[in-house]
Parts: sequence; C-alpha cells; structure tokens
Amino acid sequence: MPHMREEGESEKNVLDRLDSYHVRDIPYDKVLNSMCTHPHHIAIKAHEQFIETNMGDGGLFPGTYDLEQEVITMLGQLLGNSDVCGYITTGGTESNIQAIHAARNSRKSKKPNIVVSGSAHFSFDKIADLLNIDVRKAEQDDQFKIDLNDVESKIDNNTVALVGIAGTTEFGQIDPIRELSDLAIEKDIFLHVDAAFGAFVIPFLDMEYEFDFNLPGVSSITADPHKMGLCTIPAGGLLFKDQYYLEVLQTKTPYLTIDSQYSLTGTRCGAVTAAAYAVMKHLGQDGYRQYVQYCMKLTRRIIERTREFGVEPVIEPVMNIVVLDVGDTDVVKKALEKKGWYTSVTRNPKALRLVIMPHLTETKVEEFLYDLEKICK
Ligand code: 0PR
Repeated sequence: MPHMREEGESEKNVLDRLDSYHVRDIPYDKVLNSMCTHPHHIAIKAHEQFIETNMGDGGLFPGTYDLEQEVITMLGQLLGNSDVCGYITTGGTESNIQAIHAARNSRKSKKPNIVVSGSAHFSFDKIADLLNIDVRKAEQDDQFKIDLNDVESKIDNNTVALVGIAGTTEFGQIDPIRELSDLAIEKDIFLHVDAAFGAFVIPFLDMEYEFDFNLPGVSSITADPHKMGLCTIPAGGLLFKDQYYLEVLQTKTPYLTIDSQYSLTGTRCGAVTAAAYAVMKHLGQDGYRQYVQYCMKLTRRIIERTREFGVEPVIEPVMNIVVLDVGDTDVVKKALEKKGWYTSVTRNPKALRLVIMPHLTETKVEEFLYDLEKICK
C-alpha cells in the first residue's frame, strides 16, 4: 500500500518489502552504460560511521568539516595544486552549476555567455536555464575534441567562462586544456575543467595529459568521487584555485552555527565526505592506478576482439569508454538488452557506447563479446 498507515508495521515486514523493491533494480554486473559503480567497502563503512552528519550546519560538525577540508586538499593534490578550496557537492551537475555560478558572479555582465564543447554533459543545458546564461556550443574536431578556432570565434566581451572537458561523457575524450588555458589567460577569462569522470582516471593512465591546476589558466575543476573515485553517492568535488570564487557564492545564514554557506544545497550529507576520505586514504594513488589499469585492460580487450569480428571503434579509446560503429545502433542495443546487457548510444555519430567500470569482470566481458559478435553477424 502506498499510503502511511495509522498503525506501524514490524521492522521485518518493512525491510522484507524493501527487498522486494530492491531486487527489481539492475545488478551492476551486466551494466555497461553507467559511470557509477559499487562503492568500495571502506566507503560504505565510513558512510555509515558519519550517517547523521550535516555539512549544512558545519559548526555542529567541526570534525567532519575538517575532514572535508582534507578531502579537498587531497583532491587538489591529485589535480596539481594542494592549495585549492572548494567543497563536496552532490555530483558533477552541482559542481558544474556552482563553478559557472561563481564565474558569472565574479564578472559583471548583463548578458553573460560561456563557451563549451558540443559534447558537454547536459548539466550545461541546466546551467543555461538556471543561471540564464547563453551556453555557446563550440564545434568539435574529428577526434571529438573542442575546436579551438571555433571557441575563439564565439568569445566576446560578455564571455564569463570557457569550459574544457577532461573525459567527455560520450567519448571519454580530453579537450586540449593546455591551449584553452593559454586562451583563458590571453583573454582574461575564467576556465572551468569538467573532470567529473576523468579526475580519477587521467592521473592513472599510461599516457600523460595536461588537464589540471598544473596549467596556470585553470580556475576550477569538477572531480567526482562517486564515479571512478569508488565512493558512495552523492559525492561530487568542486575545486577552485582562488578563495575569491567561493566568496562570490556565499549566502548569509544568520541563525546557523556558521554565518554563511557557499553550497547550492542547504542540508548536506557529510557521510560521503567521510567515504571519499576513506577510499582515497585506503587505496592511495597505487590502488586507484590498479583499478584504472584493470578497466583499461578490459577496454583494450574489447577493441581487440570486436576488430576481429569487423566492428571498429569510432575513436581509439583514451580512457575506459568505448564507442563502437555497430551499424544499426538501435537494433544492436535492443538485441543486447534482450540478453540482459545495458549499453547506451552516442548522438553524433550514432554509435554503441560502453563505459568500462570496475564492476565488470573479465568473464562478463567475454560473455558480452560473445553476444555482441553473434548480434553483429
Ligand atoms: N560531467 C560529466 C563529464 C559527466 O559525465 C557527468 C555525468 C556529469 C558532469 C554530471 O554528473 P552527475 O550525474 O554526478 O551530476 N555523466 C553520466 C551521464 O549523465 C552520469 C551517469 C552515471 C549516467 C550513472 C548513468 C549512470 O547509470 O551520462
């Protein structure tokens, strides 16, 4: 019954009924379209340990508040500058919104615009709507990286931010952030890097990429622990190079134990901060590198095998996202779904998209390849 009854029910009844809902959810083992995964077991423990904490009233939770500062410092260290500031958000969407919110507040423009790549995550469409900003979508080159000439042509006096993506949602591509950084400095514009997915991948790849605070023009970065950071949901990271950008986000909170907030949400889960702290401390860079190397091994295996049966990738994978030219994508996706596989589709060109997360086993990948080969033939 959907309504709340007058008399309560036994704990067992309620929990059993919850189970009956939960078993209908899709287990991750055949999911190839998600950027989230099983949280690391230490993240779950830490999450439980801090379950009641609320970062919305930081003065009541000074311990958890300090922990959050440590997590931000650790994220900054991973991304080229431990002297950053920021906070743990609910995910990539909130981080992107707040980064652009800060850029907009720091520049007085009546008709602000930003320039992003056409392959930007749909959170930038929410930004256009919420912040009343013109979000200009720049062209991409044949490798699905942002076209710098087109970026430059779209900049004007009302451009409050440029955005580069380090790990695009659809192709896992990395925009030329060094060049964007140079452009941002030359034109004196805020540069945001959306590394929601890439932050916990790119530093651990064999190939080196310039994408973070090591570049002098980078003003802010989105880096999500709840994606490849193996943290519990909802954990996003928002980092700013300068304290000033947090200050322009501040709202006065007269009756709290703290006198202002810079977060978009009010009440805010501290448990994910503890979870992020726990996984980062427990795994260390070596631990994350092993997860990334494992995902990249599966990625290479998929490409190698699909090529054998005549299916080519649309781009050579940069990270653990594979995009395959399978012919009629919708038909293949549906046929895979019949076999229990969850995949997704890119927009332009239309192709089969697979996100290769740590929850996939080598055996499952072989089973998937077997099914895919049969379907494609
Ligand atoms: N920036 C990038 C580059 C992203 O890929 C995403 C999400 C975001 C920002 C927004 O992050 P939040 O969803 O944390 O707000 N990318 C995936 C997507 O929307 C997220 C996802 C996760 C999708 C699990 C499906 C899924 O099962 O495609």
